[in-house]
Amino acid sequence: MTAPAGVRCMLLRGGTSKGGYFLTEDLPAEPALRDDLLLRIMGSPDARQIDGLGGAHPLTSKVAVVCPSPGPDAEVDYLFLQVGVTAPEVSDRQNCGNLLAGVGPFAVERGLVTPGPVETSVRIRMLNTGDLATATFPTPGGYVSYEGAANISGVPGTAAPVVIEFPPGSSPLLPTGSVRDTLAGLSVTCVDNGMPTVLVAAPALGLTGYEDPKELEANPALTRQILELRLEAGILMGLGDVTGTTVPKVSLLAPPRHGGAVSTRTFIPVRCHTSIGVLGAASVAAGLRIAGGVGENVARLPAHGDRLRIEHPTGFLDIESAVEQGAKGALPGAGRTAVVRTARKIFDGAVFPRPA
Ligand code: NQM
Repeated sequence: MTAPAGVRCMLLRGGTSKGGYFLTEDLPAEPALRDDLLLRIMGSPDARQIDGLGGAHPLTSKVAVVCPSPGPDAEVDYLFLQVGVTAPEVSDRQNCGNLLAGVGPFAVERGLVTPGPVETSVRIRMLNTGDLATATFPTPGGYVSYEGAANISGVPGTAAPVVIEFPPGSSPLLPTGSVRDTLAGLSVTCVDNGMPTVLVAAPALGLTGYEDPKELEANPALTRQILELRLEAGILMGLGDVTGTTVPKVSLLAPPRHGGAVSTRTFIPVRCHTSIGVLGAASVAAGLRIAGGVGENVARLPAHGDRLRIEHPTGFLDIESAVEQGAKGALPGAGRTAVVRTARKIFDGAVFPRPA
């Protein structure tokens, strides 16, 4: 009898998420075989993911698959996979800007990118959307350093900063072609600045927008309304039937309470995010700058500059986001987006999947 084979894997926290990072070559090439293996590695489907790496929440049931990029625009390609917790599903229909924070360090650790003596910038093609990002992080002496002074809300302590820059993406910022739509009886603004997101003012749903995520998740009428809203939004945003998928996200907006630009509660798509996704925040930030959008009378935008603070259940996320207003009569488009995250290597080794 031979010992069961393990699969090479690194577990990293990326921003406010956590996931398994794999080289493409370490997983089956056939998507169905790959997804079956990932479900067994993460311990899905099971609400506790007790028999695998997953942490029993969508934010800790994630996978990054990384390989050298064949094109000239990037050093590495990154495919994000959301692994269902209770459903036996693996989806590539959304991107993840939090796991993105670990991709550069992982690429250096696996020898895909030669580190600089002080810091390293890695250009990453995000295969889920085709968009690009550049991540810059410290590599003193040619080794990834995870220690540093950067603190992000939702993560205890401090760590080395990973600065992520996004050029404007390939999707239209306003995928429905309007600054406002009425969907499921609600006035909304549908935005895609890297993550399809539906913005709605919390009072339109009879909420303050400051509720605890657990309280929101325990409200079945709200869950039904959000599901209905995202189904209608999916069609109008050109995403087709989004039943059973994780996009679009729905973000409830309320006036800021702690000096930021806006307060948010974001559904991903049914569970309420304990903070906010990076690209979700990029979409909210750009959406707030759209004249006539639902954020206009809710947000308090800073008088100058691209940086704004998005409040969320466990603190805030600062993000730089520009919107190009375009010619008269034309819809606005996305400009540059930038954000600071942190990442940390938790283990590196072989993971042993549950038997098939
Ligand atoms: O929006 C959760 C997260 C995310 C996605 C989600 C993300 C992003 O916080 O860029 O990072 O929206 O499902 O990891």
